[in-house]
Amino acid sequence: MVKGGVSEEQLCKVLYKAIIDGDDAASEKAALDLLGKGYKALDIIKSCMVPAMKVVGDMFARLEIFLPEVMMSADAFEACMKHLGPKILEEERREFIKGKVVIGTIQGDIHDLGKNIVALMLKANGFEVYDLGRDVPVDEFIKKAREVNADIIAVSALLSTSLPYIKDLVKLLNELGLRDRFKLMVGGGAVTREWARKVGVEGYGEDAEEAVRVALKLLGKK
Ligand code: B12
Repeated sequence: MVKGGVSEEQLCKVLYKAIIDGDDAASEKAALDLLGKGYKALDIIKSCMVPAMKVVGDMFARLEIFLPEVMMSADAFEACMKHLGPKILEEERREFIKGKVVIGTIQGDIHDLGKNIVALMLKANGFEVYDLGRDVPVDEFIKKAREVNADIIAVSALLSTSLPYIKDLVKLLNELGLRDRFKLMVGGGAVTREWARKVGVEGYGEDAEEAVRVALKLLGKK
């Protein structure tokens, strides 16, 4: 408990609730207050914000809320990331470049909050990151990876309907004779470790921290 003020735990609950409620201003304030109390940016995201988005997703699945409400929560999440993103880069900063990663959300899928955090964490850990954004066609990943001579192609997928495009990516890399040139890594709610292995993708990360560990491991294997 912080003397004379609100505890970190209470503030985390305030942030959690504000994200579920889609309240930008309250979310931003709580995130800033937590930063002010010395909480690490990544811990704020992991402990207070990601669990809130999980609840939002569950409510959406149960039809208790609809798309506009999910969008408001996503906006509140992003409002916090404006402050937390630069902090992650400061807090986790490792200066030397370990490798190049081309990252994006797969074709048909516009979810990017998680992909953005993964990109930030990779950057913070010394990777050179080329972020192609969201709804990225398979051939764009390959084009960019060739252009920058990437080590890893990292793909985010939250929509099951877009999973066939990841299979297409593996297939196209094989057809072009490039499968050994780039390591592949996937993550996001639509994919699992088992699915990745089954379709011939060597890297899977459950969250942004695992993404960094896996990227380092993949680099070691190059
Ligand atoms: C926010 C959200 C939205 C927002 C997205 C805003 C944005 N800018 O991203 C909006 C409102 C736009 C949206 C739209 C839709 N959504 Co939506 N959405 C969500 C929600 C609630 C949260 C996702 C999120 O941002 N979580 C927080 C982030 C930080 O976590 P994360 O993405 O999981 O990322 C972490 C890890 O997965 C991992 N990771 C992520 N990417 C990568 C990549 C790599 C390489 C690695 C290693 C790791 C990794 O690390 C991240 C950080 O720790 C989820 C529910 C859920 N449980 O996921 C539904 C959800 C993903 N949406 C869903 C659906 C159905 C839709 C719509 C089709 C709804 C509609 N009828 O229109 C549209 C899709 C539009 C499209 N073409 O993409 C479904 C998907 C079901 C499925 N399996 O296919 C979900 C699961 C909701 C549900 N329970 O039904 N959505």
